[in-house]
Amino acid sequence: MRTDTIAAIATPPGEGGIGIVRVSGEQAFPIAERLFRRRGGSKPLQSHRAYFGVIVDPAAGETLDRALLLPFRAPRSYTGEDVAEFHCHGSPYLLRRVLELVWREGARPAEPGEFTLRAFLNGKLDLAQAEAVADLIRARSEAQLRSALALHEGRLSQQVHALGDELLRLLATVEAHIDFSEEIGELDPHTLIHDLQSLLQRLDALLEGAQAGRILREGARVAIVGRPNVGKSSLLNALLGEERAITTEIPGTTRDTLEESLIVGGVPLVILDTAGLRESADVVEQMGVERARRAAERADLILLVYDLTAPDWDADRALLESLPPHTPKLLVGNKVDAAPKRQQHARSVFPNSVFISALTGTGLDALQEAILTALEVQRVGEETPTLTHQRHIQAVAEAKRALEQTREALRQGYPPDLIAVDLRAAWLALGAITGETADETLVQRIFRDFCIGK
Ligand SMILES: Nc1nc2c(ncn2[C@@H]2O[C@H](COP(=O)(O)OP(=O)(O)O)[C@@H](O)[C@H]2O)c(=O)[nH]1
Ligand SMILES: [Mg+2]
Repeated sequence: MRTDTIAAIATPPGEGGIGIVRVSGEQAFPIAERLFRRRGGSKPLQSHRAYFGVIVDPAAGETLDRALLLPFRAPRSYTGEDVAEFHCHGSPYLLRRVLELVWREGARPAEPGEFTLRAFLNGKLDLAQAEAVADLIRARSEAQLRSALALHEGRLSQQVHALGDELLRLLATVEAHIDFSEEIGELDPHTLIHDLQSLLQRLDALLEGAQAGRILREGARVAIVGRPNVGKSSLLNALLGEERAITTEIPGTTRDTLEESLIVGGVPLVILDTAGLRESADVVEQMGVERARRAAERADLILLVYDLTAPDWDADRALLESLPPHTPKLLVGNKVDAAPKRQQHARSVFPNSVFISALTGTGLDALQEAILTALEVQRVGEETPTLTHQRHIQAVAEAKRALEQTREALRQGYPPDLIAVDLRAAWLALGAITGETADETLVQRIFRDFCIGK
């Protein structure tokens, strides 16, 4: 366990009403005593109080700022160590000066996420809750905020703990049969299989909302594809409510994939406008087409746009068939303003079409609704899914695989030591979520994504 003292500016760069320098570690209080002059300064600092005073450079005898000092005594602090927070005026220059003073007095620069890492190492929060801290900071929508809070409050962790306890109980039973099979008789596979079934059901219930959960957190990637000139770029602009992509009547204008974020019904979307999909002799356009295909492959949802004023049903059908088969798709008949009568025929070719005009805005609300439905996130308001991180989803899926293997091994009548191996694998997989069974590399990778000062 590291006990050196770390310090960083905890507020974002730039001018602000206040700026905070955070110090954590054994030297936090002594450093604060040396740098902060307050009334009644001969009495020791009390935890969880706000002191008003001045920050001074003791070497130069110079006053830097009138500020607040908030001391938090271990273990009742964010990191679980002694923490001192200097709440200064929000000048980047001033904060830098204060930070350098703190360093000079014996702290060292904190690494990204190091305050939260220490909180994790001191048992103030588990790994999933630490990840939720980063989610909270990055939340840009109601749904993201709500799922980050639920994760931070430990909703997933509690379920993982309950499942882990149950797994350990089963493991103990199985292991008893390895060591004392003579005393306690043969392992009864039926009870064990029964217990496994109920565990598997609980894992399935978690996985059910996982896709929607991941999309809520990361944002859904929605690729707009279609032949040239059908109005893909116009649709992007219409969804954004501004001119972001260049639109022209000349086919092949969009040659690269354009990415724009927006929030629809509380759900963050990343919309990708792509080059028109067609055979082209132009090398640059060919590259654009290639990128469009790749964008479609990585998308959570594909909007296939076709042109009601200039239909080419065979080409559009062929295009539809060339798209990744397992990705959900929406068929969008555009330019309904210029060819309203074609809707009927279009419906006979592509029955589930949404008809819009990217020019006038007709049908855009219905399209947004259809997008949320296709992504299966339309019920965001009611309940937030528990699994929102790809890492957690993978861990649960891995635990599920291991339990299915355990069940199979039991059915085959394998000996208890082999059963125990599979059960243990499931427990290890689940424990990585909360960090109980996470190795150092994983922990490091997670905290590397944090910002400095958090
Ligand atoms: N009448 C009409 N014209 C449209 C509509 N959407 C796009 N256009 C026109 O169709 C042409 C091609 O649009 P663009 O967005 O560049 O198509 P892209 O090649 O698929 O990106 C432009 O001249 C647009 O003004 C629409 O809803 N109605
Ligand atoms: Mg375009």
